[in-house]
Amino acid sequence: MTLPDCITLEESIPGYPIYVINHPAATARIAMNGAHVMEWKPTGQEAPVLYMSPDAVLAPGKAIRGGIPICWPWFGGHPTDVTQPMHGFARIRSWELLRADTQEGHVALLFKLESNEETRTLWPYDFTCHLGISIGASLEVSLMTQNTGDNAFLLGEALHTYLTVGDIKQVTVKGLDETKYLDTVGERVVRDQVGDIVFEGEVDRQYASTGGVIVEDRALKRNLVVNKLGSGTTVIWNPWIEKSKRLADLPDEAYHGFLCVEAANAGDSCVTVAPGSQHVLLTQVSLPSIV
Ligand code: TA6
Repeated sequence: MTLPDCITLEESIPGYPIYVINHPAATARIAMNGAHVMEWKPTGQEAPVLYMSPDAVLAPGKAIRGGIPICWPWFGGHPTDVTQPMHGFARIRSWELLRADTQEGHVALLFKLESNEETRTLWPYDFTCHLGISIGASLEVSLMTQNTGDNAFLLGEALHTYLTVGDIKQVTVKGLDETKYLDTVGERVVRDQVGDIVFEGEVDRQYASTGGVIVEDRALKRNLVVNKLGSGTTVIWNPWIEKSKRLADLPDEAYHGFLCVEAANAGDSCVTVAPGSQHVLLTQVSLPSIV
């Protein structure tokens, strides 16, 4: 397939192709492994918008710490089998690039992953997934799941977006006030969000929300707007000190510089996809011009 001039295929890591995008509106990198948007930096921004750990492991079959991991077809641990990979298998399988186009102001790419004998041993259903990515002054990622088999399946999923911030202690997440959330730090308990979200320790919360949020970053003097579609759960995560130390692919002090805002379907918002039906999960990250 011929690539537009603004996209090159980098294979500096043998067997690990990465698409490098240099477009007037933004730069980005996308790994074939997991159709993983690793980096995105709109033109004019000093700091990248997506966070990538400097210790991320770039190897086939390995999850990447940063960017936008695709958690699919389950979120978190496998519902019944602890030997299965965390957050499903889509993020650790090689996807196929079907198309890449430059359009006014952005680049559009379409990746595909479909069921086969291997995936059926992990998850006994037939599917075709398409991931649409639009990269420009904003970023849209759309995960389309088609049930191509004869049996309905229950789908858990997330676009697990890592966002760069200047200092997590100077970040406020707006838009989830008075929303119920499952707090998974320590004992799992349902709580009500009171006011904006601030970060004074580990935060790992699944909010029952279909709407977007605003990440106010006072250190970098920018707001990130995260909108979504087809998602009943918004996951907010920062590992803080102790969990950062336990993650081998994350520097101990890295928690200061990122948070995750994830468009998800987990728990009660998991989606039943009937045979022949499809489901779309979309996330959009943008930066309003004036803060
Ligand atoms: O973001 C929510 C979460 O489930 C956290 O509990 C944490 O485990 C994070 O995902 C990262 O998971 P990973 O498997 O990528 O290390």
